[in-house]
Amino acid sequence: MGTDSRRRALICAAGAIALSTVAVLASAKPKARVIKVVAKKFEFVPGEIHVKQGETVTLQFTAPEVLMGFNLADFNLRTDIMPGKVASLSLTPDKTGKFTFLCDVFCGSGHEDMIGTLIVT
Ligand SMILES: [Cu+2]
Repeated sequence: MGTDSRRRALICAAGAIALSTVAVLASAKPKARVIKVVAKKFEFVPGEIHVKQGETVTLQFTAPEVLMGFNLADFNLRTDIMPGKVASLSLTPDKTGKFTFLCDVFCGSGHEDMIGTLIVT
């Protein structure tokens, strides 16, 4: 390889690195808003979650006492919430309205009352 072709190869490599950097920057998404939800006996806190249609949020669940469940059937979302762990779900609502979520893991005598509302505007 002569000096010229080596220089050309270097310039190409630098160009490729610059291009891939641009691609990485372009694909970086804005951070989703995090909404923390605590599932305790026998309620979700907050019991009302407000989001905008098309807004991507990350729901972060914790359960300080016992195993809980989160089920938002209208959006096909559910997760177990284990004590000592954070359970995360991503949600981008494609419709507006009021939707009920509930605990779907039996957690005691108040389990049936563990319901909350997702409000999408
Ligand atoms: Cu429950």
